[in-house]
Amino acid sequence: MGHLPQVICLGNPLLDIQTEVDAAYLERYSLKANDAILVDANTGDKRMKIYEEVINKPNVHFVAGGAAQNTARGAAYVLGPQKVGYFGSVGQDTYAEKLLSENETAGVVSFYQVQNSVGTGKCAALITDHNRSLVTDLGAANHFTPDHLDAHWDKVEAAKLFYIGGFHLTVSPEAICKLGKHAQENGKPFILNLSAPFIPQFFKSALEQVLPYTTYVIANESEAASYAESYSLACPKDDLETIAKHIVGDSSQRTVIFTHGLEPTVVVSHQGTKNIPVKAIASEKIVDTNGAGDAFAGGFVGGLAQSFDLLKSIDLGQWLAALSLQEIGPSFPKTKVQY
Ligand code: 26A
Repeated sequence: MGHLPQVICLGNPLLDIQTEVDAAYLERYSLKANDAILVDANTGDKRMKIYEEVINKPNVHFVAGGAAQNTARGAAYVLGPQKVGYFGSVGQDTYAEKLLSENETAGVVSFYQVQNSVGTGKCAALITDHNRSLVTDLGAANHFTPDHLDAHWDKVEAAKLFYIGGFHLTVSPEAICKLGKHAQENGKPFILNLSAPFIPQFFKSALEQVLPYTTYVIANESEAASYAESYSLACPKDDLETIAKHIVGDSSQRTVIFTHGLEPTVVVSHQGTKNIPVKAIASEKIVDTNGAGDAFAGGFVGGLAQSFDLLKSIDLGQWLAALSLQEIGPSFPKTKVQY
């Protein structure tokens, strides 16, 4: 079974519609400069207008997105073709075709569940300086069902590690738990990214269902702060070590990795805490920050899949994040750069 992927990722496939906006535009829709939110097409949310407005801008870019799908392409960038598989749900439209072809180009094997009456999800990526505000209409991604995993269980069994976008906690905690249970029973690494502050805040019980299966939890400082708030932790919201210890709990298997922009990455497990400096790139080399965290996760996962140790996997993550920061959106260089 040499050609089944080693890494399986699960998430929400989205097409990113990316453009630069000004602060007034963000304010008009009460958006923060750096955040990720959901809009609901069915409730007459006025923020649905953003998509039309962005599509009609002269400087718009259509790029493959979806946080875990970005990570899958990142892992494939370091592992090579056919080593990474991705599960998610799409519609039958040009957006899905674009995502499928981007995955193919990246070497990711797509195991899409296809909906015939809902369009592929989209994310307006609104850039101001080095910030990105992500406004998502999940569309078909919201209709992923666990039975799609059953239909591809041979891939699940063949995989040696799993990566889950925390964003998927809003869609199918059941599907995540299904993979988690398999990973746990077979001693395979199970990696969860918290993805956005609203996940620990509003999807706490789904998160609690999934956390027991995790062997690695990846998050950034704002997701850590939101977690601390959600659990009413007494520590300051930027005390990343204490927050990470809470997530590790009494597990001897779990490692928590908090990225913190240019500040050192904080790594906590029952073995202790490490602070790992990042290799900053010059500010003027940054094109945009959309997908940088996903790229970090992609390098990290790609490292683990090659049996690199923890620190080397984190280093690979930081290296890949630096490459993605220099591309438009959650993308990687067209020509392969060697680590
Ligand atoms: C459920 N939500 C809100 C989302 C997302 C999402 N991916 C999955 N689910 N909201 C934004 N993204 C993706 O995050 C990437 C940057 O980290 C965007 O598509 C973007 O590519």
